[in-house]
Amino acid sequence: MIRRVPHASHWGSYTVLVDGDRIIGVEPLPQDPAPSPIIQSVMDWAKPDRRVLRPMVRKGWLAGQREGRGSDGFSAVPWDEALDMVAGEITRVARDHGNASIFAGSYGWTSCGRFHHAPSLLKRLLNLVGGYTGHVDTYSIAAGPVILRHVLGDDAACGGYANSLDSIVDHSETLVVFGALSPRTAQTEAGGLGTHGLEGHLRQIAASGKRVILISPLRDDLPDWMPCEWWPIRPNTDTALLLGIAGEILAAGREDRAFLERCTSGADRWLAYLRGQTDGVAKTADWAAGLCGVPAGHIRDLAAAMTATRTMMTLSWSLQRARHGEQPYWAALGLAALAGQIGLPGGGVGYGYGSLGGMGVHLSTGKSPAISQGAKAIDSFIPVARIADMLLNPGAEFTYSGETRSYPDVRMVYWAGGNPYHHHQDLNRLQAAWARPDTIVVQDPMFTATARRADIVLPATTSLERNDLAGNKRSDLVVAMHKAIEPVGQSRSDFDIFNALAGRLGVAAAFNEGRDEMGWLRHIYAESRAAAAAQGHEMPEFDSFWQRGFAEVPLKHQHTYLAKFRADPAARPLATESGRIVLGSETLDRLALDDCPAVPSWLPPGEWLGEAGPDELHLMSHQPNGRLHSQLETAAASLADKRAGREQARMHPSEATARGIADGQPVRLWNARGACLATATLCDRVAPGVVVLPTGAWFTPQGNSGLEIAGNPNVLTRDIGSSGFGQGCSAHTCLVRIEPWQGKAGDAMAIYDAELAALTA
Ligand SMILES: Nc1nc2c(c(=O)[nH]1)N[C@H]1C(S)=C(S)[C@@H](COP(=O)(O)OP(=O)(O)OC[C@H]3O[C@@H](n4cnc5c(=O)[nH]c(N)nc54)[C@H](O)[C@@H]3O)O[C@H]1N2
Ligand SMILES: Nc1nc2c(c(=O)[nH]1)N[C@H]1C(S)=C(S)[C@@H](COP(=O)(O)OP(=O)(O)OC[C@H]3O[C@@H](n4cnc5c(=O)[nH]c(N)nc54)[C@H](O)[C@@H]3O)O[C@H]1N2
Ligand SMILES: [Mo]
Repeated sequence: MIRRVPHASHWGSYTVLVDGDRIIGVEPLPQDPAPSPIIQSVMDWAKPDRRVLRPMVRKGWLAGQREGRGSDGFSAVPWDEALDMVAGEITRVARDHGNASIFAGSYGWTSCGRFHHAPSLLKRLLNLVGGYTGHVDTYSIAAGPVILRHVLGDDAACGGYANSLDSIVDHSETLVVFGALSPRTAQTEAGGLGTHGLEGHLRQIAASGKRVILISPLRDDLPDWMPCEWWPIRPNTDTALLLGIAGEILAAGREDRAFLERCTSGADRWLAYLRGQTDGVAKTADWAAGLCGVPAGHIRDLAAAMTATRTMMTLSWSLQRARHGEQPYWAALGLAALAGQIGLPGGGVGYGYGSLGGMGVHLSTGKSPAISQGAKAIDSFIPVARIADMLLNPGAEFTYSGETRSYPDVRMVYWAGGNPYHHHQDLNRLQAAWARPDTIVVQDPMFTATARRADIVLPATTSLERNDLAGNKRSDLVVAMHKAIEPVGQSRSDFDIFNALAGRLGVAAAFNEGRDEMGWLRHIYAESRAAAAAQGHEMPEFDSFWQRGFAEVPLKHQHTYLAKFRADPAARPLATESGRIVLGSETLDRLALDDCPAVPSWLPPGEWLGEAGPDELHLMSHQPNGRLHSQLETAAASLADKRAGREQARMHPSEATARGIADGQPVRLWNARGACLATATLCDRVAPGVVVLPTGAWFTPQGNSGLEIAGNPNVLTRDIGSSGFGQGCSAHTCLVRIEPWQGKAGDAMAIYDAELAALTA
């Protein structure tokens, strides 16, 4: 008998076909018009390869040694002993050093299940025992939301609540895409997705015949069937382009004075900068062309179009994962204001369309399902990407969003549901930082590069091995995630692990509130159902939802961002220093940060093609097509994008020829921070000057900081905050060199597995 089991992952909703305890197939949700091929990969979770099968403790840690992480072998221990050790360390560190010395930011995408959400459960537990040091913002977006909260009053415009894509389809005449609008990234959504809608909207845009301009170093940032003008831009120079367009509008006297006066503050100061009155450099098309590589004629033409046609600008999240990533977001807002397009249907600017599948597609007005983390017990945090800075510099000061704080002295790190040896920049620097804490606990289904470098490894089940709920504010559905198979090895659900720790720490009743797994799912679903009912939207009661597998949530359509504000800014003030859109900031003026000035400004990013050596290329380490980050690296969809067992480094044929690199050849990419191998792919859809190496290959250095052989770009990227204001990650600001690789390297995945087998023998 084949069981049909409703389930979901970050890349969509599906039915798992199970024969006995064996998964034999995966079928997409029938109503999903563009299901992701990655749904097939979940079958790999059932394989024991690379799973953590038992609780493991590093031998050196048991002997009282901090050194040896990553090279020491592990001993298997019974669950009770492992849990005693973890609870003992939480108690010891809190008592001897204070709760701020426990770092439980635990950034990561974990499973899409909103109940067994490992980082949330970890925080819920620690909030009951005195708290922890957490993090703010995400690797995805930090510079962007921090500047938008300051200049717009909130970050809705980069969270999927700017103009909806259906309104762009209907009302925009000119669409300017900075970065991507790509099904590659829109496959996924944090917390799952009912239906994938980006492609449908793109087809409608293509059919509508509106003018579409793609401003990106990669032509495949829009699907190839989508007609567009492709303006390959030098990475990290969008701010110069935006300022050049603004400068031309101003020089032509076509700025919307009335909008600037009614709806913005500090505009005069920004206009003075555009005219060159503050730095002696007028921001013209010619000036911008010299920096960004887009011809001046194009820039003047777009400046004219922006005031003559209803124009929408979309900026991918990628633009702000860069040094000075605040500036393109702010400059685009300034330009949209200058053109008077903000608050009009299909006009203005929005951020992150296509970066995730629900952005601008599904705008839920309900409450998305979530487990409560409880009240924060202490106020201790770092900006998410400052992890290595924190571990290397206890007590040192940092700035964030106008505040000055200091790094805690972290003794214990607990990571559940994230993979910093995937997500962090400059992994060789992270290795040095990672050696500092007394104890590192990692809770994950997989023996990741991070788990290999932990002291205590707790095996979590994958979502297939337990019941859960998927959903988020950008999904059209709440989805039932039924258990499909029994736990692999001795793994336990995240809830069971934290509940057992709560028992040892004396807070079980407060942690579980007397509910078991299904009790919690009913409770969480009931909260979403009640919120929907309050808006007159009926969701089925739990049992019929659970049986059917999904429930529709209330959605908003044809949304025009800031329409009400535009109509009456005095009656609908924004939560900013002036109540209006801030184009010249008094707060930033007072802060006087040298990397985040008081008006949207061009600042050279430090590593970019404008200051590159003749043999350097700009590294674009964008999101992988066939997997989510490091998840399911060895499944078919991920392997399909590898060549000769390694990630592909794509570059323009002219750049390859200049370096003596042939298509399909092994290459070494390097800079002062590190080196990795990849397989070269020649491709004229990549602009000259750029090399593309996706993220997510499992970190496989030869020795602890030697040549990385799988193609993990984070041995090359730079670990520096976007600025002292946003402190976001700067993954997309990075120069590298490339050469043919003549040496032997072996099969990276087989070597990873062999090393793992030796460590856990
Ligand atoms: N160079 C470069 N680096 C980047 C980026 C970039 O553009 N360029 N992008 C950044 C961005 S935007 C992000 S969001 C990060 C992503 O970084 P991460 O979110 O850390 O990456 P994932 O591989 O998704 O890690 C999730 C981990 O959770 C585990 N997991 C899955 N299910 C469960 C579960 O049920 N329970 C538990 N306990 N664990 C589970 C997985 O096995 C995996 O190890 O990477 C960042 N890094
Ligand atoms: N399949 C898949 N989908 C994913 C993910 C995944 O791992 N796999 N990860 C998800 C996550 S966590 C996130 S945060 C989102 C991220 O979503 P994005 O940030 O939108 O994705 P990226 O792939 O980093 O970048 C998109 C494109 O931006 C362009 N770009 C980069 N820098 C610049 C620049 O300076 N200027 C211009 N004009 N263009 C630039 C690059 O050509 C790149 O292809 O993706 C999500 N979607
Ligand atoms: Mo992300």
